[in-house]
Amino acid sequence: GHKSAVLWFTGLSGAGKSTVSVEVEKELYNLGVHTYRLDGDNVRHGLNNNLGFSAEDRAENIRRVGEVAKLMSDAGLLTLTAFISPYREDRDKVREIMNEGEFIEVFVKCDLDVCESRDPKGLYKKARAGEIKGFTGIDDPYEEPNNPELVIETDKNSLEECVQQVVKHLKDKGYL
Ligand code: GGZ
Repeated sequence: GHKSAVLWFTGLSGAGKSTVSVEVEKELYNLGVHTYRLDGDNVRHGLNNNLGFSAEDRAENIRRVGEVAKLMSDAGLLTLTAFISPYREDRDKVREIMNEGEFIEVFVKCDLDVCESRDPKGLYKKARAGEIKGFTGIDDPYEEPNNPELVIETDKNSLEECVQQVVKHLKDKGYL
């Protein structure tokens, strides 16, 4: 068995939150761990389809994701979330509703330059051109975590290394 918990990935658009969380989930599946992954694709199009990217809407997005992640964790799943979650206060509020040791904040660290050069959806280009306003890292803030449980650096280490760092953390801390 495993300890249920929430692996909360936070970082810039293009930092690799979704990519890393997908690969971590595959590893966990192979270890027989029951998981669920929440990200913009399955949450912002449904539960949170009334929310945009103002500070208020991001706060509400993160609040709801936190509550859903908590329910899933209560149900015994190891839950992975991949949201920019740019505000420290919003992330800390999620931490506060969780049980001790239930919230694992993973800072997916990556230089803005690198995120911008990856630009998988061309959104940075649009933000630079002023076609998207309030884009995180360009004209909207990203507040780095002060005390994350784990930092992975996707601009310095390979995807596989980053994934293994997360899995190792879970093993070392007794979640697996
Ligand atoms: C940041 C935006 C924005 C703005 C649309 N700022 O690379 P993506 O496309 O797939 O990831 C980004 C995603 C961010 O949604 P989150 O729910 O993770 O954000 S938050 O935690 O702040 O609520 C990006 C796209 O949505 N996107 N407009 N203005 N990212």
